[in-house]
Amino acid sequence: MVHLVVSNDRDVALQLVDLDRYPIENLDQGRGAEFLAQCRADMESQGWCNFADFVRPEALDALAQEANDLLPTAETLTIKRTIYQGEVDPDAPAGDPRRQEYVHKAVQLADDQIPQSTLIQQLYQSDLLTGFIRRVQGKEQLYRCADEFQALNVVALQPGSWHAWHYDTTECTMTLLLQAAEEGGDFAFIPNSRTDDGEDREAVDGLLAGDMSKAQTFRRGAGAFTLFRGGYSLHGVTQVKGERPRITAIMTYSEQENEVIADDINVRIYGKRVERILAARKSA
Ligand SMILES: O=C(O)CCC(=O)C(=O)O
Ligand SMILES: [Fe+2]
Repeated sequence: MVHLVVSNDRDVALQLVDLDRYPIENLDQGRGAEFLAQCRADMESQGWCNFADFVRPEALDALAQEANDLLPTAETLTIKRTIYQGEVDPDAPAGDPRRQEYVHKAVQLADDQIPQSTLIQQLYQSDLLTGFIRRVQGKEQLYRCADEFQALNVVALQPGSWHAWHYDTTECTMTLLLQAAEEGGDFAFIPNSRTDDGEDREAVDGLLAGDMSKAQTFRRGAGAFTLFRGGYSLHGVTQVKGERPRITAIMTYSEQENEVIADDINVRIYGKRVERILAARKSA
């Protein structure tokens, strides 16, 4: 059992993040300002940032242990959706991705299943961390997603599983890899494959047909913290191989305060458990 005691007196990010390497505590001066400028430049030029070993080794051990302890309480979800997350649209033109449903299986903890006392919730709820992410993206405002199910998730892909290609329902996503697959389980994405004006259908259709040449992928060990525009970049995870599951924490953000996700999308992702919660609330 790994124990890591964090104090309530200081922002949890200060206690978990490797501040020597990632000086997020002061982004206005010196090393921190240089680091931020580099992140902004990376975001601008490539549409993503990846921070290897973002949390200190003992923090990573504790976070991974905590996730492994909680996951037996999670459900195995069979997630069926189009890449845009909605239902299949039979009226869409032939060859349109709206006509195609993709399926994957994941053992997944929704936000309401991750206690407030956990290190991962405390890290997600760190104002320092949210501020850092906001500034890397150059936003005036950025809030943690207020959706009771989607805000923070822990997703385990068992050996044999993958994460089907999709766009997220929120613009920006951060993922913290808590436990890497022995083999496979690569995060792959097409940075900014769609904009508010349209979509790079050639690249998207290529990836959906199994052509990875326009997709980016990079080596990520446990502890890697990756920022990408998940709502605008088609992405997924390749099949996990080996013995152990690949476990990620997914942190979502929004420029709107109190953003929640439509009930039908949450039911599509989280299935019967959430359907029951929502139905009970309506009949109450
Ligand atoms: O596990 C990952 O690296 C990505 C997961 C993902 O895309 C999601 O949960 O929306
Ligand atoms: Fe995603």
